[in-house]
Amino acid sequence: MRNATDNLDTRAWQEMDRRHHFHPFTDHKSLHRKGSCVITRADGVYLWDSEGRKILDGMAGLWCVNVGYGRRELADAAHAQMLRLPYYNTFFQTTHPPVTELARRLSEIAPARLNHVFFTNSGSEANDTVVRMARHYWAVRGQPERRIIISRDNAYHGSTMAGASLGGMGVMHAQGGLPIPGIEHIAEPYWYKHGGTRSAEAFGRDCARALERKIDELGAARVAAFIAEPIQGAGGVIVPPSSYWPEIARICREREILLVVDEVICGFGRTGKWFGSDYYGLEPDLMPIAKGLSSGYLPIGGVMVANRVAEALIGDGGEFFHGFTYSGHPAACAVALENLRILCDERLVERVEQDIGPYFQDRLRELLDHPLVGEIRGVGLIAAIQLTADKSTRKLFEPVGAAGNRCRDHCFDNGLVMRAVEDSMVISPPLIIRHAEVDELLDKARAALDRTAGDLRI
Ligand code: PXG
Repeated sequence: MRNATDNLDTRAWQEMDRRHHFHPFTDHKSLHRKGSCVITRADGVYLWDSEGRKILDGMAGLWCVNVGYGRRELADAAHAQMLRLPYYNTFFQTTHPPVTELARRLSEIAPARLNHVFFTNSGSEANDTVVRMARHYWAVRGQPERRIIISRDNAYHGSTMAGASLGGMGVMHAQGGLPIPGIEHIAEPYWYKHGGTRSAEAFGRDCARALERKIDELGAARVAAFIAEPIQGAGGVIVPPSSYWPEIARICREREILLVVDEVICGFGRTGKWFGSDYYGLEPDLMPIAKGLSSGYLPIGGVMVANRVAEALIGDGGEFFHGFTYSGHPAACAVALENLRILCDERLVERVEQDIGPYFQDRLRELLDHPLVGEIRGVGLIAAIQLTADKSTRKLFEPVGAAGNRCRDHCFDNGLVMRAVEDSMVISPPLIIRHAEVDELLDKARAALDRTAGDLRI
């Protein structure tokens, strides 16, 4: 089937885009000078632009197209569901088959104690739900003064008012008067940047203990929850030292605050386990999910809720005045169910753990011989190449991003999407990526690093 705009050419699309489209996270003046790149189709791990150029998508869209592009089964699932029941709400004592089936299925897949799901349309809405639900939970438990949520610098939890407030991105807070009240931040466990002369393990423990200090400073009786990504994604794929998570889990347990593990990026196989929580052995009280839940084919997210929280909310909570028109949208649920079937039937999560993940990580570490590469971080199919101005002192570039943005542009010119977060090149390809495609990704990454080093005369 053709779209009304299929017969336009690149310049016409760019012109319409320039005139009418406000893009997310974009400096429009600089975009308008260049013109947008128009992506017209995709298959497997590849994208094609309107000039017919083939591009290897090393980011799985925005960390989400886990089963790869061009999955007819997912389109068929949406099509069939739209014909049968395109929409109905779940507000007023009604439900429908795809939403109940998806909730049951997620309870099977998630860590043991998480057996309820509140559905949203995105990760941001999931994290807004977290703030409201955590505060409501403590009110129901008779401790309404427990309202503060502790998060981390450089975290990303979305772009709504609560999501951006939970996030630790200074540039986001600076626009629009954020964070909202009752959100506090502690340091991130980014050893390469902040570790100084400490060992990674000692640094990881110190970062975790910052949570303890913050809780004690605020008073545990005022703290509702701590939220963190298992591995920070948008912040630059920050893999915490192995000392970090056990210490955080201990502190949350001892201080009796809720542990919220944001699985929006790490969930659905990215680390080689179903969830980052499985990888690190965590027992979240609340677990936001999105992205890989539907492989991005339709928007859907949610918050998985641990039994003790669910029991309090169901038993004593009364009505929770929260929800979205499209919570548990039938077509999105049908697509998510089919996506989970594909992940299971094709054993894609096991494949990341046992085969393609280790291959990808080993091949990436070959780049450590490159003069620009200070560190390779990663697990499964999520990784970062940390660029450095001096390997021996872990010196970062000035201005920040000087090397990363060049490297990103060289990648793109050479047919590879690899994003720059400051001077970390971040990669998270579809889970179906083949060995030969990993090889191609690595060849292109090395060529881009060489060109970047040439530009910077390193
Ligand atoms: N939590 C995490 C951990 C995320 O990575 C969200 C919540 C918000 O999800 P929604 O669906 O509302 O976008 C995210 C989203 C980037 C980038 O540039 C990352 C995200 C979104 C857009 C861009 O790396 N992550």
